[in-house]
Amino acid sequence: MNRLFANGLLRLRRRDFLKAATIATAAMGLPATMVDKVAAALKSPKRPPVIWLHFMECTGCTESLLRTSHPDVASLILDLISLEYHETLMAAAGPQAEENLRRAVEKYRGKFICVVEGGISTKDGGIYCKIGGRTALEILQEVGHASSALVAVGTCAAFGGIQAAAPNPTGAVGVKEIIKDKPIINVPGCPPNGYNILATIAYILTFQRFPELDDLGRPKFAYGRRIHDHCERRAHFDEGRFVEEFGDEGHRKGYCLYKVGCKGPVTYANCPTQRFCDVGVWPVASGHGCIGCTEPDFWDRMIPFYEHVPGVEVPSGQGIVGKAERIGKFALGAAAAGIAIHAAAGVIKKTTKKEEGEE
Ligand code: FSX
Ligand code: SF4
Ligand code: F3S
Repeated sequence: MNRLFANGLLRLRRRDFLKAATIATAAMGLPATMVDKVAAALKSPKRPPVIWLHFMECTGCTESLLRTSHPDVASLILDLISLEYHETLMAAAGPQAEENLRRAVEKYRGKFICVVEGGISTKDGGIYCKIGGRTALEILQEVGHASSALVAVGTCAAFGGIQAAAPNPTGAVGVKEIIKDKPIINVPGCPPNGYNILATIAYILTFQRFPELDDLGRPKFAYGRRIHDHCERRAHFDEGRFVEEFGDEGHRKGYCLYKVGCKGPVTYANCPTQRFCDVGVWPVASGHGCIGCTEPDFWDRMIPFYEHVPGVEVPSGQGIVGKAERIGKFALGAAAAGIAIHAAAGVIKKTTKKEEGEE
């Protein structure tokens, strides 16, 4: 019984449920023949208890999940699990909420999934994030260690996120830096795609194990390929057709956004195929480059957001495939080091322009 969301409040219509099961199956990279197996697992009355914690973040992960519809991904996820504690959604507040958390941990010790949103402050004993008088660090250590597994939802919980950006005044880190002895899946993105959260939970319920993860703990089915490898503007990149500045003719024609800062060549995620907001949109489709939000430290490593990844040879229409593949051999670390140098150069350039009285 889902005690927080009783009375079928969030029940999906059957048609939407099947659509969501189909989408989740596709998102997991499974063939359509698996839809029935996934749907059967999702319909199981045995729902795993989940304790959902919020720490340092903007709550955009939960908010973006709640804003989806047709089918309502949030409703489906909440139907799949038995949500025992969630600060944004629950009615309880104050001491009652704290008591609910304590009871849920005791009742389901060793059996519940702990979902975490937000980074965790570690500096000065973690005093920069406190909930009900306890630090996030203390709460995660207690709840995380009592769980059977953890899902770090969003780039903040996975890698520290925006509050971990240099100079990281609160010592913010992701879950993996705190909990070392439990299985942890990272589902990054700022915010992450709701369907990737759904597919991750659906995978665990269907197969009773974690999906294959990359070396950053992300499900390979969602983060196994670069944005650049399945971007709808890739043909323009290969042919050397670029947006030179926002609003120009190339921008109106939907050319490649590489020169105006797209970090698709060094970012791993399924945004071009999974897309957001039920209307098939994602950053590049709406005319803005990818800023690499699924990667660790992207606030530091992907800047300046509106300048191109340095060190990449730009195709001009000849020898295209070879040049494009060269981008694929860039390690993010190497590219990021280049970006850092580029960032400094960008600041110098802007300062010089200012001194010269230019805009
Ligand atoms: Fe972080 Fe999520 Fe970005 Fe915001 O919960 S991943 S700041 S969208 O809210 O944690
Ligand atoms: Fe798409 Fe960006 Fe790659 Fe261009 S650079 S093809 S816009 S991912
Ligand atoms: Fe993030 Fe880039 Fe996708 S900015 S949402 S990883 S297109």
